[in-house]
Amino acid sequence: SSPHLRSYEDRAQKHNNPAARALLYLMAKKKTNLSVSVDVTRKKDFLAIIDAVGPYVCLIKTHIDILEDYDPSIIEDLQALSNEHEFLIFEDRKFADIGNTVALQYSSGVYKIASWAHITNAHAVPGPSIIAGLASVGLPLERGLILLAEMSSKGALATGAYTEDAVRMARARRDFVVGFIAQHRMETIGARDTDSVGDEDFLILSPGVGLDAKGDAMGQQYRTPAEVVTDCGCDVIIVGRGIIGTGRDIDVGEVQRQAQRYQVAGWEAYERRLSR
Ligand code: BMP
Repeated sequence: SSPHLRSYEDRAQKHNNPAARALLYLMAKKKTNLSVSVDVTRKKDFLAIIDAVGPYVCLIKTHIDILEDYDPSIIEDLQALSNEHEFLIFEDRKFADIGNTVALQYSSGVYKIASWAHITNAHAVPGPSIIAGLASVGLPLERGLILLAEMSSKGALATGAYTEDAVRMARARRDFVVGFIAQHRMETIGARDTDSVGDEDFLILSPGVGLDAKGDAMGQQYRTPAEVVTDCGCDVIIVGRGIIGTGRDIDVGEVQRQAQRYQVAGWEAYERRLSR
């Protein structure tokens, strides 16, 4: 049956990618399908938010390049929090170049993403070579890759045939590609042209989740955890401003309350989906 009708626990036991297995295992253990997107520019806020939301999340999503006071010690602090609170780390890097270039961007430079991010993501636009390039670095480190099959923003071009081709690319590399950034499940896509669909288990990670706002002034579009998880069968809800707020000053107590609220909403939506 489609992965979204099975429990996270059952899926954890059967998944063959170590990063996906660890994520599904943590989701079941901590009863959370929440990923918080920590989109802040100061190290102090970044670490305070992660410490506050850590107990409620399975995955922390980073944009490491927006930190203004980045230094390598941030990664050590992030890893310590990841061990303490038990969450995985997803660097939302959205690689989009030829294989040779992305292998260098993933392994090297200032951030050395592959050395600390359990999961990262890539656009499908360069074709299969982008997966080959990233896999050459990530597979030996037991990492997982997410492909962007759809986007949450208004007017996104990743639709129709593009989305279908992204799914085909992922199916050809199920050792490394563990899921999609998408708004729906992808199993029904192109199901006729492969017989591997039956046992495939792609995680659907969905950004554009909010309980209060419907969107922002720059084309973001929000759906509720119930719409995303119960109705559309997605596995992980990614929440940024719904939890961390939109102001410059961070209220850590409020951030923690919101994280708990989204954890509960996401988990209830998952339990409802399984009981349907
Ligand atoms: P927010 O919940 O504050 O709108 O943040 C959403 C996060 O998810 C941002 O970090 C953004 O880069 C990311 N994202 C998105 O919003 N839509 C997509 O389709 C893909 C994303 O990675």
